[in-house]
Amino acid sequence: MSIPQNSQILNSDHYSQYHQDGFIVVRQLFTTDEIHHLGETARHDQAMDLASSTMDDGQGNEVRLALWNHPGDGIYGMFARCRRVVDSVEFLMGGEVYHYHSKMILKDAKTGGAWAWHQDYGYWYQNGVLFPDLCSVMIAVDPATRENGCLQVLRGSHRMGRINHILSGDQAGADIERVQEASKRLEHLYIDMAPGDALFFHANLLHCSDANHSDQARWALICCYNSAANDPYKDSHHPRYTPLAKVEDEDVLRVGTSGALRSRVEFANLVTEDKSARSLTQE
Ligand SMILES: O=C(O)CCC(=O)C(=O)O
Repeated sequence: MSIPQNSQILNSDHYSQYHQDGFIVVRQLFTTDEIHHLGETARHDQAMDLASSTMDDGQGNEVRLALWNHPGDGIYGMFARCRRVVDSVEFLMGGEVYHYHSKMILKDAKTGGAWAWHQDYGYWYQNGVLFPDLCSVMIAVDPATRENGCLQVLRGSHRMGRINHILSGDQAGADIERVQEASKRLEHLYIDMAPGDALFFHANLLHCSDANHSDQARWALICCYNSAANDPYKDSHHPRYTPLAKVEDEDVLRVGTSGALRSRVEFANLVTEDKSARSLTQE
């Protein structure tokens, strides 16, 4: 595949690195002001708090997140729809994408649970998505460090293809034998992030995170995109192809400061009847 023209943010080095490693980190994709508005909105968002789902991570801590399928007109939507993010994802994926869902990972101080090693496509595969042509953008709301359970990745693991995912307790994780063997050959990295940094990662990249034993929360917004050409062949709890209306980068701050429009999404109910079969990481 030939490397597309540079996007506003990314260049051909980013493109090559993403396809080689399965991820790139873009420092300060969002300004301190923009992230401040996002964090303030989320922390005061009672609907988000009420809609959040909590599951046992099997180690006595709670994995908590809130998820929504359509980005909306509020500040969450501005982050998910702005050109800085969407044009960059389209540049990395070589074509049009649509919003698959967004989620806020509410990794609270002391109680925030661990996420088992997994690939996002390990779960999205079940949703009628034929190719692993999806990309997630993790935007740090709080500083993410090794102490408060930052994301960990196995560099280049997206090239292994999809690994079986096995249910263990409330969470399903990638087949641990393969993860252990992969970690002998691939670099295991802790992705430290400052608020406003963004991690773009491939749907088959193996990733996990430790519990947060520190007294610093580690919240992060993760916006997930599917390639328009990869429209799922069946309905699931995430949308099929739905054109994404991009907004200008300035809209993030404009909506962030406007108060009234700030939240505005319909949260999904993750606690389904077949909770044990779906598990949190199947979102
Ligand atoms: O934020 C984290 O610690 C992990 C989130 C994650 O792996 C996911 O949403 O797939």
